[in-house]
Amino acid sequence: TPDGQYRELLRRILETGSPVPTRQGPAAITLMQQTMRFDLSNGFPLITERSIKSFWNKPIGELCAFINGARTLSELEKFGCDWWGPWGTEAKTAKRGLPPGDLGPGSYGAAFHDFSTVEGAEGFDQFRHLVEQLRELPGDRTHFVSPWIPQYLVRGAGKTPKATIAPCHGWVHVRVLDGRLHLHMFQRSGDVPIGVPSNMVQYAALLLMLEHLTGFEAAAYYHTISDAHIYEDQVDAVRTMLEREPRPLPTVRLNDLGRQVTDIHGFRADHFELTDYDPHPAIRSIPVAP
Ligand code: UFP
Repeated sequence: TPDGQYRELLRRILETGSPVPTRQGPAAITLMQQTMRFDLSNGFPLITERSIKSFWNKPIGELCAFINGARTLSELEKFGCDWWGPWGTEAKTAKRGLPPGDLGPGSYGAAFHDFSTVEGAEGFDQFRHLVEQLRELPGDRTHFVSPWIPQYLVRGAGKTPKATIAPCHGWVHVRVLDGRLHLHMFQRSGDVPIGVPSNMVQYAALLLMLEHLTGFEAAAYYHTISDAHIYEDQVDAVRTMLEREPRPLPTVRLNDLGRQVTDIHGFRADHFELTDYDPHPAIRSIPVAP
């Protein structure tokens, strides 16, 4: 059946959100604590309100890069992520005391793959341990990943954050219930027209990776956005999406290459295949906050 959760989220923000100033410039119409729930038997959460077919799997490549610890522009490019340039400029990195192209020890890649430890020992690989723990103790409620290393992210007078962007997404809680996998992703800050559709794809794909590696069937993907917003200059595009009727979600599966992967670090964007995607037309030129 068609899924209208994404458009209803856009509508709620537009109708009941509060416009607030942002450091990016344009005001953002903001609503707290919004959750979408996707039963995977009803399709994969790839939005249909506008087509994102031309780049649908790029966000998966980005998550694969982060899982593997990529934190520089050149490492990200190896996973097909060529859009991180603006965050790795010399102007941005120098301010943080980082070499050019380095997103820093507070970036996603560093947190996921080399999480700083109190003992100062070698960094902690969160996703390797997530998979090991899921296999060994599937009944636990402690299958959790965090992108947030606070000492590198604190801002204010006299403070120098050691990341060129503070993580927006990536707090992941996985649960096995009745032998089936549930994945809840918490997002601190979500640009719902532009950023969130990619974030939905990345973490729903993570659920498929975990299904493959653990043998537990994927049941549902939950996506909570704590600060859910629409920038004021995106409102026209949002109104266009709201005029479009809900459509069924497509199917995403691992392909033959993907099914040969035996380690969470081995997945790549081209290990996923998309079928039955029948979205409304793409909308060019939705503004992205700088
Ligand atoms: N943003 C997303 N998803 C992402 C990403 C960024 O929605 O994957 F990298 C948006 C959220 C917000 C901005 O509009 O980028 C980050 O700003 P801030 O750090 O002030 O929350």
